[in-house]
Amino acid sequence: MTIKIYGPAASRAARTLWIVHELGIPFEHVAMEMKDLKGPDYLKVNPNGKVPALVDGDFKLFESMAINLYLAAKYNKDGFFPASLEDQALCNQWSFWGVTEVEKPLLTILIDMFMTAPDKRKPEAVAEAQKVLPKPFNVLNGALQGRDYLLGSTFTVADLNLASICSWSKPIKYDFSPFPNVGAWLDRCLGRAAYKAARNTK
Ligand SMILES: N[C@@H](CCC(=O)N[C@@H](CS)C(=O)NCC(=O)O)C(=O)O
Repeated sequence: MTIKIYGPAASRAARTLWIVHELGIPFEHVAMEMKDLKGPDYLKVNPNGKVPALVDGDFKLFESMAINLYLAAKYNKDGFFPASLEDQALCNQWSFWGVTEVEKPLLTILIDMFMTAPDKRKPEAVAEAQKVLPKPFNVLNGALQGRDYLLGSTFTVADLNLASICSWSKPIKYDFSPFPNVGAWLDRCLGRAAYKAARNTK
């Protein structure tokens, strides 16, 4: 049965669209209008009224990182979902770390720059977010020293999940020059054909 992915490409559903393209998983895309997310039909899919959500037969799942880790484990190919428990744990580590350490400050800046009327902008919140980001990016820069990807030489779900979060640094033109390993890794990840295909999903 074909899996269903709910959520517009210009939302966190982009993460899940990237993984299905990456692994060549057949899927049906239910793009959804943001205004319909709190309607009774969609609340049966995801009671949070948020996207993305996944339906795989009778199985429903929300939370973008959980969805991607599930799809990676189920449709793994070429070591994208690593074999050892330790490496799988590292994929969880980087996915949780991305949402807890990086996502919020990047989103604060993105929303302020592109989705907030000039008179409603909050320069103090943006300054605070800018102050927070060097700490995690320094950690990530160290983790990527001497390797192309988070777990070594293979692109895994850890890279996809974290790069999908870090991709928000592109529209805000975040300066990665103090963290060159992060800048190069992010370009490597976002240069993948599957990322580009996901972005072109209507
Ligand atoms: N932690 C959730 C966040 C989901 C989320 O907030 N999605 C946004 C779109 S990117 C949404 O559905 N917003 C609608 C709303 O909050 O009403 C995940 O990663 O899946």
